This record gives sequence, structure tokens and C-alpha cells, in this order.
Amino acid sequence: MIRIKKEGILLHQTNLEFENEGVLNPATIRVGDKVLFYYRAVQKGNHSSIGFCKLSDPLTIEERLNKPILFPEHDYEAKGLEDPRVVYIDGLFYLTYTAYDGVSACAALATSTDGLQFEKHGLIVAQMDYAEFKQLAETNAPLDEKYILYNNFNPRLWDKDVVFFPRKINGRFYFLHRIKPHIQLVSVNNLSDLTADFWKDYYLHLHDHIILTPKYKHEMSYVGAGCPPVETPHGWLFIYHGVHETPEGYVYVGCAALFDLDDPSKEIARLPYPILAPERDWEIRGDVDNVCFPTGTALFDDTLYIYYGAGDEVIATGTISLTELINELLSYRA
Ligand code: BMA
Repeated sequence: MIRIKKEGILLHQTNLEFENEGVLNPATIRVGDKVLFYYRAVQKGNHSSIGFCKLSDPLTIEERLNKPILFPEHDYEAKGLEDPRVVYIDGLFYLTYTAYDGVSACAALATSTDGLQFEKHGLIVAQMDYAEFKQLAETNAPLDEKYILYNNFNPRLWDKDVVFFPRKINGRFYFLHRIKPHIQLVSVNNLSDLTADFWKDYYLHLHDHIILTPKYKHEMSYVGAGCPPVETPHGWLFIYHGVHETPEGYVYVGCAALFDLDDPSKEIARLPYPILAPERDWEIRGDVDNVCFPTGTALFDDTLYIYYGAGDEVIATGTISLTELINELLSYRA
């Protein structure tokens, strides 16, 4: 069994209005020897924006902005910008986040050439009623009943946890997304291909796009994409979150799986146990109890730094040897 070594809390909330309730779930990316860090900052009343820090090394904050770098400006994100993820592809930072408008929570995209000034591109997932999604998804195959269980109380379809792969694969953009309870995979030549008709056709064939479903006890309720996949010679390393229900509520843990480099819809291996689970006070008790929610990594030599929201209130870091993690995964080949 291999576990993430806990390095402790990296970022706390402050008294600044935009982050006086908590900080969590950061998008992270290594640039040179620094790490750029875009985190979900929550203002009392559960209004989120994206805060920004720069780390001089993976565990040291060098600079922290005293106002959000991204905040609500449009109707589709009026109630908050949540859970960012970031990658850098061909000269551009792609930052995805969950845009909440009070009715639905759907993924949106912003891009930047310098990592500081972002241009918003709006929602990039389907904007449809849940009823329409259900009707499309049931056309060609029965729909797993958990889709109904976790979605039927929302009039609109919720689609969160959009996480881009950090490079194009055979010339195409790939990204993960999550309609509960599974992780689905999209690939397109151009992001402008993501039209309403694209999504209708996609949901007609939902089954073909599901790439990760709950398998083990710790992830039995649902799974969701976590950190941008890490490229290794043996495949794409996915650090994702798995959720299971207990009498005390849902427990969020960090999990690891390996997917094929050329065809990321193929699962190569998955660990049958979590590598990161709530154990410390600040993971067990928080704004939401029992949450470890990994959203970003940074690789320095063989050490993979994993950044995660803990208890939906603070941001913590964990480390693991990439080689050891991959070797462990390979011993659990599908
Ligand atoms: C998810 C998101 C995350 C949060 C997690 C655990 O649905 O809201 O921001 O960290 O739940 O509460």
C-alpha cells in the first residue's frame, strides 16, 4: 500500500472579504521553478471567486494577491466561480472552472498567455435541461440509475470538474468532465466544435464516453476528475476523487488510476484503495467534514506535489514519489 505523505496546510483563509469563509481546491501549474496557484476563495454566504498566489518552491508562498484574479462578471457565473484547474498547451494557459448561476453549475473556460490576464470564453459544456439529457442518454441504452439518483432534482443538467489533458493527443484536445456518478471523456479538434448539436449527439452515445466508474468501496457513490492528468512513460496518471456515503455523510478521498497515452479512454490500472483520505483534524472537520479534494499537482524531480482542498476550508499539500506510485499502479493492471 502506498500513501501520500501529508506536508500540512499551505493556505488558510484571511480576513479579506473575498476569502473570509475558506480557501480550497486550487488549480496549480509549475512554470520554471515556481508554481502558479489559482484557488477557490469563498466569501461568507458561499460566494466563490478565484484567488491567486505564486509559490517560490512547491511548499512556499512568495506572493498572494489581495483581491481575486477572476470573479463573477456574467450571468452564467453570477453566483460564483468554483474549483479551477489549469493546463498550458501550445503557449496558452487553459483555466477551467465551475460557473454557478444559482440554478446550474457548469464548466466554463478562460485562457491566458501570461497566466495573469485571462479572457473568458463562457460555458463549454452542454446547457440543457436534465429531462432532455435523460431522454437523449436513454435513447440507445439504459441509463445507470445513479444518473437519475444524483441529477433528477436539478431542473438543469450539472456538469462540473472539467479537466484538460496538458497536451493535445494526435492533434486533438482531450478533457474529462463529470456528470454524476461517472467521469466522461471528450475529444475535439477545436473547442469551437463544442456546439449544442455536438452535446446532443454526445449524450445520445453517453455510454461510449464514460471512462471511469466506481469500482471500489471508497469511491462507490461517485467519482470526479481531480488534477490534470500527469504524463508518464507508462500512461496518463489520473489523480481523481472518489466519494462514498457513511452515516456521517459523504467522504471524499483521493484516488489514482493509469490510462493509455495514445487512447486515454483505456484504463490500464487503478489502485483498489485511496492514496489520500481525511485523517487530520483539518480534513475531518471543516466547512464540509471529511473532504480531501485534489485538484492540482506539480512535479519536481521524482516528487509529485499534490494540492488539495481539505474540509472545504483550507488548502493542503501531499507528496509522493511518482516512480513508486506508477510501480504500485502497474502491480494492479486491469
Ligand atoms: C463538490 C464541490 C467541491 C467540494 C466538494 C466537497 O461538489 O462543491 O468544491 O470540495 O463537493 O464538498
